[in-house]
Amino acid sequence: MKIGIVCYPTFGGSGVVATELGMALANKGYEVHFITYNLPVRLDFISYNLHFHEVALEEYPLFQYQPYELALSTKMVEVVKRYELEVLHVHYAIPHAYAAYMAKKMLADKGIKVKVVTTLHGTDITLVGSHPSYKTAVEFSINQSDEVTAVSSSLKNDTLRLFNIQKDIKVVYNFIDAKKYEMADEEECKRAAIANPNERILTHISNFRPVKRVLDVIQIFNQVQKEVPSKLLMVGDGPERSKAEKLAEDLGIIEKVLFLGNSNEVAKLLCYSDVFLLPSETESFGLAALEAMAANTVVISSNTGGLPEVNIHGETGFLADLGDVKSMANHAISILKDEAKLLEMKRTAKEHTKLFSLEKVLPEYERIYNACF
Ligand code: GMT
Repeated sequence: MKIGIVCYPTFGGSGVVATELGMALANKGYEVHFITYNLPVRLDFISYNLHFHEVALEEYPLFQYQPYELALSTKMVEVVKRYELEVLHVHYAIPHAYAAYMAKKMLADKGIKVKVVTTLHGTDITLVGSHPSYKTAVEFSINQSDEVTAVSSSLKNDTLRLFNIQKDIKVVYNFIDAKKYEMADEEECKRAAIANPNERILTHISNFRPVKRVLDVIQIFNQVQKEVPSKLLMVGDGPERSKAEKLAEDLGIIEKVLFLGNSNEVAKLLCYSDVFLLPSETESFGLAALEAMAANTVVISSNTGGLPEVNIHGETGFLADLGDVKSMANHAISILKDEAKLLEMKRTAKEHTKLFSLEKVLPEYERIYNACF
């Protein structure tokens, strides 16, 4: 089968899932074509059956906003025609599902058929998609897709609550390729460069948008470091970064907090982490938490959205109410002080990720592609 994958090529979870899926499909023999405005950050090989097509935007002074959907749907038409693609799998509804609908219509006009699979990822529904500026177009393009998937039951329920959806939404969980989280030896996992042997390591990875509540991360760590010698790694970048740096400075803990910026080698940072903090306001799934668990890390998160489907309270980590910094800090302190419990919970967290393995999820997407015909 020949499949086009459309996604955001950035560090966000939807782009990561789309890229890992495309690479896995190509490894299995499918012909895969990425159609995006940049090379996806996690794309680590291109081969005879894995191609990248850049959506180029023509700048014109008349436009205050460049019409990306037009360029994207035009590129989709071109690639479907030239490579005879059978399926366009679009990740993140805005504007990809809408552009795919337009491409499908333009192709039908020329007697060419293509199926559209839309995967909903979270903020395309909960934060942005349901905004009155976009809602009508998002609802329409979801209903026009041949198959629709959501990355958690929570996101499926949110979609049905916020939109009038006539399509069946199938839940296909996000996944990880476990091999990428196996650290061969200490040489690869450079813990000593980050912390002293007596210190615990806490990590947060995100796009530092307000929804991630990075200031809560700093507040939680501030409580923890008073009780347990520790360091905090802040991985990623975004609008709240400078506020988080300022808060760490004001609290007098900046030398214990390392702001590392964006990284596409998260496995090498997670391999020495003890606790992963994700106190998000909402999270359809929390791919970063799953990646942390795959790297033997205990997750302490809020109990919002799809997080309870990924992080099991008292087993793989702990859940607390949104904004309950005190509970999250107390959970972190108690687990970090108890070596035996910490090791057991790390093991359980890793074991739990088998439910979200590439081997389990890939056939689910294959069934969905086949169901289109
Ligand atoms: O977390 C973000 O803001 C980025 C966003 C994205 O689309 O890249 O993440 C969403 O999709 C991820 C992959 O499915 C999920 O793991 C994240 O939970 C989800 N983010 C939110 O719902 C806030």
